[in-house]
Amino acid sequence: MQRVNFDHIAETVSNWGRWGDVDARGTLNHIGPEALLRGASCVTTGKAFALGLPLDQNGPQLNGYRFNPRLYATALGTPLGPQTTACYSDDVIHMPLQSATHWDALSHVHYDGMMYNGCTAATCLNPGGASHNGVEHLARDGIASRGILLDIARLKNVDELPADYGVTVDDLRAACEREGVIVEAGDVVLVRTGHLRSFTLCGDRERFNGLQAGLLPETAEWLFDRSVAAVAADNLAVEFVGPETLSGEVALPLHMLCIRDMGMPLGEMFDLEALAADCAQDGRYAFLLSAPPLGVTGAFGAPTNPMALK
Ligand code: UVW
Repeated sequence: MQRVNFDHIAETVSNWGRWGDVDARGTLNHIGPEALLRGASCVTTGKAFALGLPLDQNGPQLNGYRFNPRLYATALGTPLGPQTTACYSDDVIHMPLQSATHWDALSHVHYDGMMYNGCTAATCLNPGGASHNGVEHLARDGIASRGILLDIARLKNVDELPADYGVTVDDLRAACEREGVIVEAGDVVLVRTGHLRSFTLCGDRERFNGLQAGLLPETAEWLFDRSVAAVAADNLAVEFVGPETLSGEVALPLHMLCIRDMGMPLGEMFDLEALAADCAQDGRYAFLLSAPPLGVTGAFGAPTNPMALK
């Protein structure tokens, strides 16, 4: 994306200083008791949907610098004492925190040397983690609010949007209208592109990790105007990944606008298939969403197993 176009949006959506100089929760500050109660009021049928991918070696990664999780037993049927038949097992996991369903923390990306809320990247980013904007700030009060599924694949009558499709503001508006939902302050928006099917149904990791449909940078303004608390999707990066997404003057522009300027966490690789099928069946696209990341101090992101409750 060209810098001149980007800067205009960045200025419009900036939340720096809005919740104080040391704030590290960003747009999650939009979630108050009202938003949570609005979510809770959507729970009427007792249906629960887990939106997290399994954490194992068969995950979506191509096993480069991000690899699939590996589990090792550190105790295996170890007796608890010399005279007892009672035993225990323990384990350890080795995984990149971004390898499966996860939230990006507000320290995950930056540009011009600055992170969200004016933190200087050079001093805040350390090999042992971030001294500011770490994921623990997203974990501490959790991420629980009303969730709204905007099923763009269904809107377009396809199982999966074509790889070259950028989701527009008009698409978001049209999905709201079609689904009969009004996005309100503090809601968490889940966008379905259908792209995760390339991995979960087709097992095609190359395609899943390749160019793909997602939100265009302009949608940052739509999210900002509605005081959305966070946005997640069923693709790799929430945003549209085209041939120029990394080679333009601003790489990953939606990441930069949401995370660095707005202070909005991005949720990636959310498995929305079963939830979407249910929403299509009962016509209710709003639910209680509880999706806290693991509270790893200083981490740039962390896994989550989000639950949508209807
Ligand atoms: C990068 O690839 C930098 O980020 P993400 O995994 O959040 O898309």
